[in-house]
Amino acid sequence: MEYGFLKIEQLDQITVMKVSAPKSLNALNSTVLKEIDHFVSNLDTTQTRVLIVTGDGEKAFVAGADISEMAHLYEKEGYEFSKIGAVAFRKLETLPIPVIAAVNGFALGGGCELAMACDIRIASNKAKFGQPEVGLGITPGFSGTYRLAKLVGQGYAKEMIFTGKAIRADEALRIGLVNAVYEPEELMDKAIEMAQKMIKNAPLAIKYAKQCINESYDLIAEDAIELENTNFGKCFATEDQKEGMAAFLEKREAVFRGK
Ligand code: CO8
Repeated sequence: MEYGFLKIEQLDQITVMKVSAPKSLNALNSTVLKEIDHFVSNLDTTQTRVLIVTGDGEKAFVAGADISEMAHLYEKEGYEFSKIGAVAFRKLETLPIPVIAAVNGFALGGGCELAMACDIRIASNKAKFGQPEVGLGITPGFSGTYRLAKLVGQGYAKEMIFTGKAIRADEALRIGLVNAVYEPEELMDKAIEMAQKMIKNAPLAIKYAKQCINESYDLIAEDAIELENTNFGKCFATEDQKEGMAAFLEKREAVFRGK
């Protein structure tokens, strides 16, 4: 499908999804959100081993949900708009492959929420993160209250959300919202380098590990540990486990096939 607001690039087994709405600093209107949903729903994760999410241009990752579209909504439409983004972002979060956000500029409101639905965030030193919604008279609506508190703790999440302040990349690094900060021109290369390291490993093992990490937060300890035991066991039903261990014992590099 041709997208109006997404640019998709394929680099071998890495797919790059670039949000591209230049007139509004890549703001998320309902069409952009539906395109993200469609793209994620149809991504062939047997061919794509890592997805990188970024924003088009040098200034913004995504400057939030589209304020001009939201300005005229009432309660029911507000709920529905929130739901469109939340559903799309949840699909992104639960993809069976790693998703890296390469945050190249403003990641505000829905933009910060998009980055947080990715597994890992790396940022340019020009990036700024924030949840400024209360200054517009609304709450975060694409699961920001849930994911920000999960990532940085309730205290800092509440400070960011209640004050609406934007933080720089170095502060985002300090609080654990991003894993690393780079010069803007290095950012994509660093994202690709990280993706390539992941691609060398067994895809099913990554998928099972991701599921454990994602789901364990919402489970009691016994269930989280049981899920890990189950997924660990499942690995032994894969060819990749046989190959990975044989390669180690034969002192050669493993060739994983995702089977
Ligand atoms: N929505 C619509 N248009 C936007 C947005 C946005 N979020 N952000 C920027 N734009 C537009 C501007 O209106 C401007 O358009 P124009 O050229 O036609 O005037 C253009 O992009 C360039 O922006 P600026 O001139 O403002 O650029 P600056 O460099 O001066 O400032 C900022 C950059 C600081 C990023 C500034 O644009 C800004 O503050 N933007 C809004 C940030 C924001 O508040 N984001 C949160 C939005 S709310 C949200 O995301 C809620 C998510 C959950 C929704 C739940 C649904 C119910």
